[in-house]
Order: sequence, then C-alpha cells, then structure tokens
Amino acid sequence: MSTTTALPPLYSYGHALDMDEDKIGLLRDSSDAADDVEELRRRLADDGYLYMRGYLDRAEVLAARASLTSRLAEAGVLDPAFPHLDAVCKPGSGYVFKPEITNNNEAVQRLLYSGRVVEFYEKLFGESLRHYDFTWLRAIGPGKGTNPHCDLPYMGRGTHRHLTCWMPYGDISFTLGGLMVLEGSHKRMDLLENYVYRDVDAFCENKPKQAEAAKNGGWTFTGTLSHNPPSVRNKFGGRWLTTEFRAGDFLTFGMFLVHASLDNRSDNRLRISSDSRYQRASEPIDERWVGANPPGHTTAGKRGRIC
Ligand SMILES: O=C(O)CCC(=O)C(=O)O
Repeated sequence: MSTTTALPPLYSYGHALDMDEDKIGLLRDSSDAADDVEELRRRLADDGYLYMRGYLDRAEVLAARASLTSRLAEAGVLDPAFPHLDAVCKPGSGYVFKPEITNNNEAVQRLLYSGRVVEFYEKLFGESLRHYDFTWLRAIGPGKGTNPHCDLPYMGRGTHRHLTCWMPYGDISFTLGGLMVLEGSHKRMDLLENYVYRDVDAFCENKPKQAEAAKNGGWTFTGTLSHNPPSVRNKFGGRWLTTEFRAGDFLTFGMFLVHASLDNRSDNRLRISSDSRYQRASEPIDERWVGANPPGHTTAGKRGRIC
C-alpha cells in the first residue's frame, strides 16, 4: 500500500501513525450538505461524524479564542512575553484542562449554545435541543494529545444518542495536532460492547479499594480504550481520519465513535479546543453534566452498587 503523500508524518500519544493510505486519511467535509438535513443524517449514520468546514463565523470563533487566551494568561499558563492571542505557553505547561474558563464567558457561551450551532443540532435532531451545561475546555501544550476512547463511558447515564461538538479555537495545523476519528469504529460493536457501556464513575461498594477510590473522587476505570493509536487501528481496521482545522470549523460525532488526537509537536503553542454536548430535549440527560455546578466526575457523580 502506498503512503498518503499529501500528509506529513503524524503522531498520536507518542506513536508514529502508519501513513499508508489504507490506514490514515482526511475527514470528509460535509459543509456541501449543510442545507440538506437528510443527507447530513445519512452521513452521520454511515460515517459516525460530520465535519463542517467553515460553517461558523470565523470572527465570532476568534473572539471566543481571545476571551479564552486572556483567561489562560490570567491563570498563568501563557508566556507573558507574547501577546495572549498567540497562546504561547510557558515551558512544560502540558495538557491543561480548564472547563472553568468557559463559565460566565459570554463569547464562548454564545458561540456554543446559541445561533448557528444550536440551529444545526435542532435541524439534525428534528426537535428542540438540550445541551450539557458543562463545557470541556482543553489547552494542550507540546506533548501527547488524547488517547483513543469513546465518549459514552463518561456520559452514558441518559440518552445514548447525543452528540459531541469538537470546536477548534483558532487554526490547528497538523503540527499543533487536532482531533482524529477512527473510520467505521462506531459500527464495531463486536469490539466495543465490553468497553463502551462501562461507566467511569460507577464502583462496587463491596470492594474496599474501589469504594475508597470513589470516596476520593478517583476512578477504577479511566474510560481509555488504549494508549496505542496504531494498534487500535490494526484491531478495528479503517483509517484514522483528521485534517488541518480552521477557526469556523467544527466536528460532531456520536458516543460510539473511537477518537483521539494528534500530539502537539509545536515548540511552544497551545492547541485550544472545546467539546460540548447536545441531545434531543425529549430524551433523558446524564445528571453529572447539568445544572449551575455540574457534579461531573467528583464524588457527587459516583454511583455505587453491590457487585
Ligand atoms: O481535544 C481532544 O484532544 C480530545 C477531545 C475529545 O475527546 C472529545 O471531544 O470527546
């Protein structure tokens, strides 16, 4: 099989990805079908994702970026020698997870939870929308990205038909490292069923080590599918699919699609993105992610049972 020449060497979780054209490729851009909801639904079912290139107002996304980088600067994550908009991080800043900088952040809240994004999901679902109140905000410095996983183990207590929206706040080159999805993995229930229905916040009350971990907000199961993206691909087949994202794009996918991200191989820049979640208003919602102060994976979100 020949190498995909359009793509430079890519890395994820410290592993060089296999660059053969049957093992890696580009996300399909569905912006051509933006006004054809039946086609979007077909593609979501077939591909497991929709990549909407340039669907959003770039200026609005960049304004949201500015609000985030100014908060990252206040939090001491950025190198003050550079304008905050450049998101140049201090050495060793690593993988920064900062959901709190989306709270009371008008530019981000408006972008994610009103306007084009909400209209998109309402059209897709064909009914009114409910979204999680919790927003996962990641600012990933040079180093490893996210390891392969599905989202359901983190948010499966309500409907299983909700969708993740992955939003890049700025242009994300292959070097900066955006999201990648594993082609066709959502259809591999033979490989997923023993993994995907587990709940990261569930524990066995009658197992002292698990009960102790839960009491301290810890996990007995991290939700990770693997730490080795090439070997996951070899097991599932299909290609890892990614792209160079631009501010104004978003990627949406369901709870069963295996995804991960490319490593950040820049010298000193943060890759800034969020994941937010949307569902049909008529369906049950996972209580961990709603309300003024969602409990999330804290002690309050743990669920014990005898097992
Ligand atoms: O941004 C990343 O690296 C991971 C995002 C993710 O796992 C998600 O959107 O569910």
